[in-house]
Amino acid sequence: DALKDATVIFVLGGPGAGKGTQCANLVRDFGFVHLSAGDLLRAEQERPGSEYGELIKTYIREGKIVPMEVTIALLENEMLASGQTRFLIDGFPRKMDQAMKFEETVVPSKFTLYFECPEEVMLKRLMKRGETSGRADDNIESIKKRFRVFTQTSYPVIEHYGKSGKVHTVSCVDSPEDVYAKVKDIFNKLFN
Ligand code: UP5
Ligand code: MG
Repeated sequence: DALKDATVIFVLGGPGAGKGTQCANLVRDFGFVHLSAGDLLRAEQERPGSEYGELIKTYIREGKIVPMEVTIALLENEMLASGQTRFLIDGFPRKMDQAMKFEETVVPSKFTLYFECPEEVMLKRLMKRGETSGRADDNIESIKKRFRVFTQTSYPVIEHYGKSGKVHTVSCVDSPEDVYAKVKDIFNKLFN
């Protein structure tokens, strides 16, 4: 079992909080492999011959959570293919049963990095990004659905890990640099 000693950190937070932005910094400074579940699903959607293309497209536009079998298989494949042992899993797990299944069948997480951000801030960021991103879910209707799913279904995952003291919470409202200063502090204490 190649992944049994892997270090996995879940990077969670609402849509547009800044998960991807901060993960890029951590890759540069701490040598983690960054796996965005959303990016992997979008790539799978585009892959010629994928049997899940249509399903993924519909789920993402509606802000719904793709069945976990698909996402977990994509994540595990990438983890194995990387040949590495330190991973930032960005935007996953989004539902309690996904968290359980991943920790049972792939590897338990070390902790969760939670990016806290008010909806109005995230809305502004996503609408701005939507001007150029080409993402099918960066429009007001999809964004509202993503917010609802985050609050109702994904936030309970963070609460769950919080109960066992496994969450580091960082406010994401300041500039990317200021947010990263706080993130870096946490990682310096744990990984240096
Ligand atoms: N930005 C970032 N930080 C900033 C800051 N501090 N100040 C000012 N601006 C800041 O950032 C978003 C935008 O804000 C960017 O323009 C950035 O420059 C700016 P980003 O770093 O991209 O934020 P992130 O949290 O990564 O936002 P993202 O939109 O990727 O989050 P989502 O969680 O909504 O998207 P994800 O790709 O993870 O999932 C998309 C969909 O895929 C889901 O809705 C779901 O349908 C599906 N999905 C699943 O079904 N299962 C999964 O496991 C994962 C996804
Ligand atoms: Mg992202």
